[in-house]
Amino acid sequence: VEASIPEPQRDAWKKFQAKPFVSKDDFEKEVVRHVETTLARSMFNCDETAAYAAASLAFRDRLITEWNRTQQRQTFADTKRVYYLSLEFLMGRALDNAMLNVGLKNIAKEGLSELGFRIEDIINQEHDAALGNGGLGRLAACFLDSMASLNFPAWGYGLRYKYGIFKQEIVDGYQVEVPDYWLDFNPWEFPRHDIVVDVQFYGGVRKYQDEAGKNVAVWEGGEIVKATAYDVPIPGFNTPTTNNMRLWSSKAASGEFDFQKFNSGDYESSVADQQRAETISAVLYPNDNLDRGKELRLKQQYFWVAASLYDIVRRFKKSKRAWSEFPDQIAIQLNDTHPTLAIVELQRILIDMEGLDWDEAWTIVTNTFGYTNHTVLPEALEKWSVPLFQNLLPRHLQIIYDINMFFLQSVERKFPGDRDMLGRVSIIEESQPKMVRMAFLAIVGSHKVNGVAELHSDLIKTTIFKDFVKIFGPDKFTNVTNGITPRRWLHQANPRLSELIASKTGGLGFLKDLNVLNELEKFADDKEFKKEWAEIKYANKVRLAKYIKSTTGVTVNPAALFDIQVKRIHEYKRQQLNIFGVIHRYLTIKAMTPEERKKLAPRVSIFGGKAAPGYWMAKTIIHLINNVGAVVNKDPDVGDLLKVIFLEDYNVSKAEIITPASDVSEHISTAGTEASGTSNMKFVLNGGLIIGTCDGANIEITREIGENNIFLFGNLAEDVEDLRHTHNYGSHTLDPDLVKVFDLIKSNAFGDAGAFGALTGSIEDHGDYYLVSDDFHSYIQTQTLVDEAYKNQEEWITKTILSVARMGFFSSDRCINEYAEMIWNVEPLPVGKESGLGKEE
Ligand code: GPK
Repeated sequence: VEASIPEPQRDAWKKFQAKPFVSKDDFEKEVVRHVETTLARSMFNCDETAAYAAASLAFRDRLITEWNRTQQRQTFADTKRVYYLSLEFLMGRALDNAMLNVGLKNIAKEGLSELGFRIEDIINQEHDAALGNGGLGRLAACFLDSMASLNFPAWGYGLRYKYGIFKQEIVDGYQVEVPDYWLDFNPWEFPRHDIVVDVQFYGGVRKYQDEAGKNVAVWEGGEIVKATAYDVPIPGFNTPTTNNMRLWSSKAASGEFDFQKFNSGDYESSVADQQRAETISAVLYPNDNLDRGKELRLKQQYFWVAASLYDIVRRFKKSKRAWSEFPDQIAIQLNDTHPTLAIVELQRILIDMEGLDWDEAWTIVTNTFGYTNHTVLPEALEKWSVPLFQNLLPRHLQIIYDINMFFLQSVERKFPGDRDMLGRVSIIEESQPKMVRMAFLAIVGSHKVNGVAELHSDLIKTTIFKDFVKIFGPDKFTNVTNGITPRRWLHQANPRLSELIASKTGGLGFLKDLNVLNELEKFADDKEFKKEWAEIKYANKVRLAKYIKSTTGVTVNPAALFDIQVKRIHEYKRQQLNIFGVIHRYLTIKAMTPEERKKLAPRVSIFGGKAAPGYWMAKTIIHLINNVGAVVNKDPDVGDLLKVIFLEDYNVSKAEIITPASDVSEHISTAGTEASGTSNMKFVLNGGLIIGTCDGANIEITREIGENNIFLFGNLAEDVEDLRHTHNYGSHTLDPDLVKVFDLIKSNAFGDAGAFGALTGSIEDHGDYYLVSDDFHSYIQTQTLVDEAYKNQEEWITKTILSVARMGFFSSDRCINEYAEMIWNVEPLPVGKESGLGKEE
């Protein structure tokens, strides 16, 4: 059906087309209109929730107007598009970001104030969009911001979970999970009830030869689930480009099948079918760096991949181009192995549905996909059992076997007789049951594979993917060091610092070209500047101190050194090393004379982060931190010298308060385990120093900011394997200071020591896999250096200014430009003068 307005009527249309507001009065008019009509309230019945809703709807209308124009522009230009497939998008709040990106926050602030509201209170009404676990999901969100800000024609594709990552409550020191139902009121999504895709599961495959003698495979039977699209506008910063994030929601196919059941009186089971289908997009799996191999998770993956590919292919087919041009028009990036089925699905569409030859199809597939690896941890590498696959996706399993066969044949030709090699690289692991190795499939089906920091990209080439480098050559493997968006992580989270930087560098240009920060170097010794700089840090610490007081009841001194570790709780990230260090500090303070105590820099140790619900050791670490806090915080010998805080329910909006308030933050993973880390970048960009191991992006941060401006400690990645070997087969004596810490824990100083037996035991008796004891001395020493350095505030401030000045490299804009050039081969679509943007700086 032709849906466009006929040519002669288009003038009338254009005359009445929505025009985005630019003035305060127009904004207020929109807010009042939405309160009175959309929300059916009045000025006598308008609380902060209603004001939030109305302000968001006003901005949403504005975004959707630009969204429409952007989509039209991109369709007409018909240039290559990027599709970023990610099972997680950890977006956080949208209103503040929208106001800042379109440059109308000041107008909104004044407008809301005239209507009787404080903008901060309104912003705080919003529920985080928390469709992700941690770094991987937040990276995807930063990428969307950068792709829009750089005017790339790019879409994100994900799942519209009804429940995002759980909310964490701390009850008696333990983590308790509470469901995060976030869709009560979400003005940022547009349901597209007209965009619905059928997704098939189960059934069987019928094979036959057609009249021309061609082998045909038909996947038939099974069940159909419907995928409905929900679109979320992604505004670029200071550009009209507004891209799309499309999230899929599952629903039962209410076709004849249901009707039959219904009519035959089987009402209950037809409702049950509905519920079962809706389960697919119901909940985000709460594991970070861990694969559990659950059937529902595989269902989620295929559901999302099938709907997204159908959508992408449908859009391509409208252009009437030859299939061979597919990779010239489309780049698909796989965010980890979660969307790897897309490779198989595209091959299936091309050979089974579109009738292409295998080879022709496979060339298209491999030229289309790129794969990003985010971890080397063995427990995080996805594997699916063959029987499970066979049942759920029988045709896909056949195609995987064929991909594997052709791949192994090519390996055999290159390395004749090397049977070990064939076993090692096979996509099918010959275990009981057999398993599909998703990372290997992703490598074979992509034209580029990248790691997320230099060390990590080197490690994947020399360890887990070593054989594949031999097979495909080194050029297939590359590095794109992660980045973060300076819009959210500087401008939005730290408005005063952003303003100060703008005042010294000629406006907000640095937010689009972060290397402009370099100009700050000349102020590193400027007295006036340093004073303002320090005042801003102090104000951010006061803000966090108030937050700590209101949420935990503990009073902390904003003049103390704020030492922060916020991230998912994981043994490899070593929050246990941090808390053992805190206990060591406690012992040291207790043993000091009052005179000695006076010389010590007061410190606040702040922790935050969620443990996966089934990860006992991580939950034990949270418990220990809370119990240590309960003892230390009320010990009169200690007073202000040490406070230990665990912040409940760490998430993106809380990170925006926490990140600007650090003096030091901790990034202390066992060397070689943290692929990149991204909060390390956020903290340094906000004028905090870091204490870290030689791991992930810490290494490149050091290279950029200079080794005098970072506190590095601990063993190197290259030595980890030998150390582990010694623990297991040699003599393993613990660090004597760590032994004292363990003795204190065992004396029940922090509650029943039985609760922490598994934690201390993993280090004492079970090989200390994460090298806590090996790194303990170096860690404690380095913390002493931090204490000393902090006493010299003049030098400290200079270090932080120099560091910020040198952080330009870590913008996700740099990162996206590298993907675009090295992997996607796409170019931005420049925007003309049709912008209706606000002109705020
Ligand atoms: C990596 F494998 C995974 C995962 O399941 N979840 C996740 O958040 C992280 N990651 C890495 O742990 C970080 O080092 C990295 O910075 C981040 O992905 C983004 O690349």
